[in-house]
Amino acid sequence: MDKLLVVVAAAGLIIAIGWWFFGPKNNQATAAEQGSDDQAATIIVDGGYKPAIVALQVGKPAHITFVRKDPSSCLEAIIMPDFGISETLQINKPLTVTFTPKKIGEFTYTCGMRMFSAKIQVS
Ligand SMILES: [Cu+2]
Repeated sequence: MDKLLVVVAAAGLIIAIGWWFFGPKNNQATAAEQGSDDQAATIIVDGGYKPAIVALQVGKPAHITFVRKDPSSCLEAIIMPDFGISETLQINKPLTVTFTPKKIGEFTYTCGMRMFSAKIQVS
């Protein structure tokens, strides 16, 4: 009887681990606020980037404001290679970068050491 319990517990654990790695992720994109000739979004930097995916429209200047709450130096740099952006974020001092997405697709940006990443989705 005990053995059965162990087997059931182990199976449950394996399923839980599998779910953690392969289960549905929160990959819902958050749309930028659309103005008549530009668009804007705010990203909170706190143990990662929230929202993790921001959806932009192609060809329209985008103002992305980063608000860093996380004191870890890991998150002080923001690097968006596809948009030619590399900036340093101060804690609680919002920084707005402006660029125009020219291509449709998903573009990853990261912290300085590439330990955290998030995406800009352009359509
Ligand atoms: Cu980092």
